Amino acid sequence: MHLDLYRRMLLIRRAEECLARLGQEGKFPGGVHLYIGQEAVAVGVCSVLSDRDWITSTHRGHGHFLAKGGDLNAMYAEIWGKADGICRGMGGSMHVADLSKGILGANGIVGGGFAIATGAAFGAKLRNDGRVAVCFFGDGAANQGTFMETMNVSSAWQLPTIFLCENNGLSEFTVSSTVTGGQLVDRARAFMPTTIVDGNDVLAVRAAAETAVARARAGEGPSYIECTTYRIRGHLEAEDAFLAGGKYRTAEEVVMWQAADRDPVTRFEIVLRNLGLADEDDLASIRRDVAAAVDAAVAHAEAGEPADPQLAYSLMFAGQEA
Ligand SMILES: Cc1ncc(C[n+]2csc(CCOP(=O)(O)OP(=O)(O)O)c2C)c(N)n1
Repeated sequence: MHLDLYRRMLLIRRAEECLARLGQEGKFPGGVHLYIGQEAVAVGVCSVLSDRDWITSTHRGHGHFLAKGGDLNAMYAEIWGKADGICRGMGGSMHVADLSKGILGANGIVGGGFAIATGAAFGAKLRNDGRVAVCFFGDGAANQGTFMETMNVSSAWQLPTIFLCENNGLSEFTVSSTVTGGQLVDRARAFMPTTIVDGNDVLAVRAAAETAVARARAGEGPSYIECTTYRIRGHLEAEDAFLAGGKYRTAEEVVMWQAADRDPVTRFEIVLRNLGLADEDDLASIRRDVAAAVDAAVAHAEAGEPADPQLAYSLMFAGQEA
């Protein structure tokens, strides 16, 4: 279990570092919002879910997709706009989805996942099928009205919804505390049990998710988990082009969150060594496997056939098929 958590976090980290690099080289179209620094959240939560459970994601969705078992080759092909992408090359980075894995999709609408996850949870309740729905969202999204509306209905109807706030303290180019009244957790406390955990500690996240999932599966209703974390990269790659020299955080702050005892990946390596669960050879072997998987995914994406733009017209509505 522990090594699998590590492998998944490292896969997200390396896959995104590669996107950062190749994006700068103009190897794929469009921008990407990277999840680097927040890997422990998606991996800790998804480690207690099955393919039958649902997740909704955000504009920063690659980590959720990979943590929930989404295929790296298919995700890269999607980002490269290729016909064999997970959404046939029609969605790109901000719409990676795979219903067979319970991934209801990344979403360019901030807060767009609240109602989708709550709807999925309502469906699970009506069918009594034991599934849960986890809604990943950022602290910025918590200022959308649907946050309150969906917590209300999830609480009133005791739905198996898990509200999973990734509090990285930033909303685009704004420090969230400058536009947010009170504490987010107090909003949720009115409706359901709440907990705040260190979102850079994968085992702590996993434990909190385990409790919430057990409660949801037992029909006891929704939970709110707030994971304190930090995004290392910009809001999106090449954000400097938008900022025109403006700054919303200091370089020191970023460096502080990259320290070995804070970064979720290096920190977990230390835990694995201290617990005697992995030595340097084990970690090196996982690093090699992950690097090979990323290289293979790049080769796969580059070799794929470009998607046919005409397809966009025939995939617009449910029931249409090209
Ligand atoms: C409805 C809507 N409003 C505004 C935006 C522009 N926007 C994109 S990301 C973002 C901030 C999101 O912050 P947060 O939810 O904390 O997520 P993070 O980027 O920190 O992961 C905003 C305002 C949008 N995409 N959708």
